[in-house]
Amino acid sequence: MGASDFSKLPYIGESLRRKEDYRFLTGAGQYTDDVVLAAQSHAVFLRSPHAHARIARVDTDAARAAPGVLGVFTGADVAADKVNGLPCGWLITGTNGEPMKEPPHPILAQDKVRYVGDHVAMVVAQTQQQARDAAELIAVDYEVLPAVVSVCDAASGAVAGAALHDAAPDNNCFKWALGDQGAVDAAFANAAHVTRIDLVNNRLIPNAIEPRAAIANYHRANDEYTLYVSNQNPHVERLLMTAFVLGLPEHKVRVIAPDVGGGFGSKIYLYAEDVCLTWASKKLTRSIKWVADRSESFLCDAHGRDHVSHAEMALDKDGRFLALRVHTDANLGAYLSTFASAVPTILYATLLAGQYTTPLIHVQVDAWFTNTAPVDAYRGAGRPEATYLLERLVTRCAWELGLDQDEIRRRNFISTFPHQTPVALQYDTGDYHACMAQAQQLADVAGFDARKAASAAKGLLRGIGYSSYIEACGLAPSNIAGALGARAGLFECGEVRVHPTGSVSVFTGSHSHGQGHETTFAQVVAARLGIPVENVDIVHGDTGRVPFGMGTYGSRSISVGGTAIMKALDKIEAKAKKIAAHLMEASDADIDFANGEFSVRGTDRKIPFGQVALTAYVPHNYPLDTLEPGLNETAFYDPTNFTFPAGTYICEVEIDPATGATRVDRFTAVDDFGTIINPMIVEGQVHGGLAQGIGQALLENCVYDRETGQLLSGSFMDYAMPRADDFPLFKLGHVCTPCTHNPLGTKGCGEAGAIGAPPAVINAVLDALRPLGVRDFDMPASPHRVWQAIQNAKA
Ligand code: MCN
Repeated sequence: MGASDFSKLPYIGESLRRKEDYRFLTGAGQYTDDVVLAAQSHAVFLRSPHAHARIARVDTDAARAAPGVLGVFTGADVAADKVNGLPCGWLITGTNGEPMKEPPHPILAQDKVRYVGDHVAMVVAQTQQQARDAAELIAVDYEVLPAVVSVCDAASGAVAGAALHDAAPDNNCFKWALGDQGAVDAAFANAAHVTRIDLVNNRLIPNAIEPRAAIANYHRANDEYTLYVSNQNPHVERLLMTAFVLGLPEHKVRVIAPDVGGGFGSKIYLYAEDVCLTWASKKLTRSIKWVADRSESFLCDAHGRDHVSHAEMALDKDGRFLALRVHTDANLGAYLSTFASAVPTILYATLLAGQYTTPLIHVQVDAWFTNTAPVDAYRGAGRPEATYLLERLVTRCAWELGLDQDEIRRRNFISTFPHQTPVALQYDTGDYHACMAQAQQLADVAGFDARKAASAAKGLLRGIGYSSYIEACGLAPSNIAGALGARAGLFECGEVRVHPTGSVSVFTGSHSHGQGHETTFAQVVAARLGIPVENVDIVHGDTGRVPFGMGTYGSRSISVGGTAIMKALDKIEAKAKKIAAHLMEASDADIDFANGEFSVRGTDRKIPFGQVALTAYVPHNYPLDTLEPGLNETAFYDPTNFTFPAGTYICEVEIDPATGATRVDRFTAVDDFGTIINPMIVEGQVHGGLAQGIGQALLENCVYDRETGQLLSGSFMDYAMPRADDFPLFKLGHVCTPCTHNPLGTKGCGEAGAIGAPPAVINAVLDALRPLGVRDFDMPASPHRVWQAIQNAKA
């Protein structure tokens, strides 16, 4: 079935209410902390108070003797048991041909701590309070070392004595590049105009509603483990933990990610806590639970972004882009988190063509270790950084050439597809002009001048900002990614189990932690089989029930996970047609299947899907000599390309120059997600993404003390999360160019808002401040920073 036929089926494009909401809204969800096992004990981690220190001595005697304590574990115990460090899932090879530096990432610190919050010891006790009290009795002698915190300091080697790892004495992990530098330099030499920009992409802290949590249990009877964990990809967690860290056979470990209260990337990774609990559950023959408190989440969840970049665009006299040159320093934090190395490289540099025909691009990325929490993928992962850089630069090009923000974009938009960019990706479809036109109409751009005058009459500044983003979702295909350093496959698995009564259970390797898969995946299956959506149950998040899975990240689930299910449904349909042919005494080549009925072409003979299902399990009248009973099929799908959602966002801000207070007054987002399965869920995804993108632009900022490496924004009092009243009502629009290489025609929608919004907001802020002479501005646009920029311009 092709994408255009698929989009016409019932349920597709219907805003069905989310099946899962009943349990979430009535408090019946089952999150990891809701899992209570017999005789469970509680773990507390003693964490480093220093950003960088040598551990001279750890004395656990008093803690071991404290009431209720069952065990105290340190780096020495980990080393004695030969537990390996945490692996990194993507190998980057530098421009010098050398592999990236992969220093050990122990699950409990050995010899040294490298960021505030690094894991020093784990205390397990009967109660959480007892574990907390005992952790305070652990005496650690630290020899404090100089800390390097900012990526600029790491790159310049400004802090003497701050080498984090022996394997990387200059703190550099890799220097990597993409593109033809010679051709780019030549284009710059002949350009009519060059626009330059320096940018900081501020570090963010993910802040899912549910903090990370895990409970590990060891079953002595069969030497098996069960780990419940708040995680986005349980099979990947199991694979990494068994094969790389603990050296266990995979079948001995079951990983269950039950209801998960948001992840936004931060729960993709294998974390030290998960491994510590699993490992120690056998040593103590007890189930052990750990639930992060919010302070731990701030300190120890993988952070996002943190790039410092210089970019230059070469243009001809008409404002057409000739070449783009980028240099980025990326902060990796203290250790390589699971996919950290892919974020500032493969997921960033390849997106720098954006929606434009720029024929030549060269990007150099230098990645640095610093004494901060590890940095990894956070909603968008590399693509927000690329979009922010490009869309800020493009708007600046427009202003320098005296063009409007929309005009320079239109002049450079790609308009024929497929389009091969100079940075590896080939876009299959899109209509960037249509997105721009619809966004301008919805945003009432024509009325901007009048609104600006009305703001001015109140003593306020008003600005308008554009961003035309593109992203690449559903990382693919495995063989090319493997050649680029991926140490994992990028396929997805789906199993469709038709029950005798005709209801269906679907086992998917995707994981839903807020995205509504239980509804949208059921819509896909119900549409395809012509059965009521209530008859479809979606099962996910359990290595004991789902055959295999790569989980949810990179807005891949409907396009990759959904397609795996479609492939399994192809097999179901093919087998069911054989059964139907037998029942109707026809050739299976003459059987059609539509609207839940099998019919013999050219006749009025037909039977419903349910009758075929029953026959498969009660095979009395059945071709047993040629066909197995049962109706249960599994498929793996490895995509041939990414999907390329794209859109144009237009933001209008109003600024009070006396205080710097900045208000997003209007925000319009027009996206192309190909075929949309459930418009309401997609709108929710866009709203969430916009909240995160606007949050980054206006409010959120992770700040470490530059000398001591203490996290200064370590609570909601210091780290400004956006709230509903920070946003206007969003105006959303859609353009649909179906993806050409999956049968659903879908493109991912889960990250778009977080990718497209930040440059739209900051371009609007700069548009408002330009008349005052403000030329540069870095996120977030907090009142103080805006006010300061105005004062600096005045001075
Ligand atoms: N969908 C659709 N039609 C489309 C595209 C998607 O109906 N054309 C539906 C899908 O069926 C799915 C939802 O929209 O129900 C999101 O689909 P998709 O874009 O495939 O993204 P994923 O399901 O793979 O979700 C991952 C994405 C990412 S990468 C982050 S980060 C993120 C996000 O989703 N984290 C989230 N949204 C989140 N939402 C919540 N509530 N919590 C998170 O942690």
